[in-house]
Amino acid sequence: MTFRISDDFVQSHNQSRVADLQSDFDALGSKLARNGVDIEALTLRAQGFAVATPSWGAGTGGTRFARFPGVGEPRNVFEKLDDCGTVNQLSQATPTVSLHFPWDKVSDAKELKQHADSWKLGFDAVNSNTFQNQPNQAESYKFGSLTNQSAAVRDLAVAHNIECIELGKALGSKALTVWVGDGGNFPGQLNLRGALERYLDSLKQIYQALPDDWQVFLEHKLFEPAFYTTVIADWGTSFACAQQLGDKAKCLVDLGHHAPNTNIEMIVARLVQFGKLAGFHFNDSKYGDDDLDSGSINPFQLFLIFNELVDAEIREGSSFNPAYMLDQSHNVTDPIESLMGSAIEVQRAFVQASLVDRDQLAAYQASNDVMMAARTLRRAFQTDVTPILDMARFRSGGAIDMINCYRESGYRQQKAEERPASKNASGSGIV
Ligand code: PSV
Ligand code: MN
Repeated sequence: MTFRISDDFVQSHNQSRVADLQSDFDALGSKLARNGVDIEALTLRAQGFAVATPSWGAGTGGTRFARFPGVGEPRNVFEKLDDCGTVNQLSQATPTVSLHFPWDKVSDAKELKQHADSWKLGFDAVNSNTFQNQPNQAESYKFGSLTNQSAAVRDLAVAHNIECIELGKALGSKALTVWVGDGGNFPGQLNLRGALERYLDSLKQIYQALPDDWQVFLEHKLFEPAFYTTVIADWGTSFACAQQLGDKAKCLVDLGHHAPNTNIEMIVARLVQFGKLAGFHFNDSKYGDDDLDSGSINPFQLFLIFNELVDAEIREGSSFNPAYMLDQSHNVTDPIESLMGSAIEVQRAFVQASLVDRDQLAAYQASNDVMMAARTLRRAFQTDVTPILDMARFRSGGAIDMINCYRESGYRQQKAEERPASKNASGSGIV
């Protein structure tokens, strides 16, 4: 039996903190009540919030220069689930995991499902990987996968995606996320239109293999690994492809996959308006696809994205249900701490956006009162909703002070003993 933090430990850790939390919660409750906001309703809403953890984020990511693994890193998907289960146990905000194949491929899906059940974890979208060759692979993805000039390579990449759907079906996933690194490094390398035509041909075959209740999420990315042109570089191309493919195809927004200063909340609004928003890979960035912890660089942008999402929820009702997933690379922090912290920062943006007085905002917009409209948004963003987040976690059985609880539990030290470094460790992506 491997070490798990006991729920008793979490509750005893909470004991010394709950009185302070209650008084901060009451103070915020009175303040919000003056503006007609019910803190209890907001806390329930926070408790219902969920974002998936990426299995590949449980290990140290690294860059193309080096990887500096920490101690006790997970060596296989079962151990990754243990870490993701721990993240959910303490944060109570990450009840599902997004798997990546073949990194997470197992021969016995039932065994994996049972392991996930023991943590009360479900599975979100599964991800395919045609950006790396697998050992002994018959064909190479060096010059592209789904868009390769060679039909044999494209067939291999299509077959892998279909296999991902099969693996996902056995685990209870309902979506496949497809990101390809295909593109060119030099002008002239690719016929730009031809590459996209081949992409669509390949995607049509994958689309055909989707079960009725599945979706395919098309993930775009501006550049990298192709440095001159990427086949699915932007949301416009992603949107056009999703339109061509059909209702089950939608566009996934990874926050790190845009040019600097791109107005991502506007992309979100557009995709929502046209029914093509699949969901998110949350992370933060300063320069490129940095894959930093969510909310660590630009929390206002995250809030503005959630402002659009809350608006969409009001307009569209319960049918509006985008997939929320983290996609980060933890290079210098303990991945469990980063994942817990990020989940709560995304939840924070959700709660802050829920605080926006939408009637007031609409009235200021209608009367062109720009200053007051902007202040209405900022007032919600500037409200410190920490007591709501902490209380939501506490009431759901999580830890009020997640990171200290985790550190004091000795989880990582236990794992360092249980998990001596292995040469066969399965991938934690360089993302
Ligand atoms: C690519 O940069 C990406 O964002 C895709 O989602 C991949 O599946 C993931 O990172 C892991 O490499
Ligand atoms: Mn991503």
